Amino acid sequence: MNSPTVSAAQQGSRNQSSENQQPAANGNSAHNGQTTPPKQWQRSEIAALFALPMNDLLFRAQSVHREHFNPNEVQVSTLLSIKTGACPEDCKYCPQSARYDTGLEKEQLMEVQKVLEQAERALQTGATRFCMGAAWRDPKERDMPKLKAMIEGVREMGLETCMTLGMLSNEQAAALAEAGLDYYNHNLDTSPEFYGEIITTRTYQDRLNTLQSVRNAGMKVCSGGIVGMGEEQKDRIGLLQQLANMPLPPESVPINQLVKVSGTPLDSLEDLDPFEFIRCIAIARILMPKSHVRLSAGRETMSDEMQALCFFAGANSIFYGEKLLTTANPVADADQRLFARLGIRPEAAKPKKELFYDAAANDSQSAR
Ligand code: SAM
Ligand code: DTB
Ligand code: SF4
Repeated sequence: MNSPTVSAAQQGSRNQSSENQQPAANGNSAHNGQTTPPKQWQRSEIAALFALPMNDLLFRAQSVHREHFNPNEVQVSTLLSIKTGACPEDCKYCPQSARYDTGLEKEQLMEVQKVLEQAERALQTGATRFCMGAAWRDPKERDMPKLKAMIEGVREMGLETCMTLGMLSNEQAAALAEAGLDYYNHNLDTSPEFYGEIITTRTYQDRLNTLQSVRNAGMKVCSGGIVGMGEEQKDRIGLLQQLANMPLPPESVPINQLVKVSGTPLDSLEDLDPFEFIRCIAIARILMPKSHVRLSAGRETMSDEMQALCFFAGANSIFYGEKLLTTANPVADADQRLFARLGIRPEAAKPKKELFYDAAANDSQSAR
């Protein structure tokens, strides 16, 4: 169903855009017509970053971070599961796959009004982006009117909108963009080599194609992965390389630590060394200097000290609110206390501009 076919190798000729639209330090810009190709990272270079002494790596990541962002600001998004469980896919990490008995209560696509009530709550607690997730392989035509109404309603409140609904065709991506969807989340999850160990019902190329459809429609891309799924460091390197070497790296890069949910095939894996997780954040920051790197799933089991180190390593976005999609997240109070202790402020919402949508401009630029 995904029409464009873009291989990882083909994606390599355009410049990186910035979520906050700053010009690149080297003068590269996706807007100025100059075509200096962005750096293409070799795996050996990324491996060398992983091999750095921790202090050197953190110093470098924090230095890069300061060139592009206020180091004391963190963007906050709230997640809502708008359709829960009974998913036909077999992602081994996921509590929502119909193939694993995780005791999850299934829910059909929520009513628009209910979603808007939750968005209002998120707004009141300080979120600036509202991310709606559905346990689908892909959205169906019959779902589109409701999805569009959700996007329009949430955007009307002044929140940025994000959805994660599975695979998208060019046409579906264009329809969501037209309704005002700012971001689409679709994770690569891991390296191309390890991917088949985790998911068999859709391919890596399917994921790249969906990301290309999102770009074609002019939306911003949110794409990252999960670490701690039993992969090796070379797979974490492979994941980060794929993300960083995209023609336009994702504006938002969620780095999830596996949430081990009882009943899933990965529920009893050993924990990843926390320092290895922090290294992934730092290296994502260095490879994608202008992207927001999100300290994503897994914060519930992280100490405040570990989260502080992740922020120092360059993470500047979190999911905020007591629930991710189906699993627990730190309560808002705890995050507010942590922010206060660290002197971190939530990043202000981007001023709401008129929706500009031009499907023909496959340069992926939308002015919002
Ligand atoms: N069904 C859609 C899809 O897979 O594209 C959207 C929802 S899916 C739950 C979104 C992402 O959540 C997955 O791609 C995965 O990266 C992340 N995720 C799911 N379960 C997770 C877990 N147990 N731990 C960490 N991340 C998880
Ligand atoms: C992402 O990278 N992480 C979020 C969001 N994108 C959709 C999802 C995390 C899900 C964790 C398991 C759950 O709560 O069901
Ligand atoms: Fe379904 Fe998404 Fe979970 Fe995979 S990650 S099983 S596609 S909800």
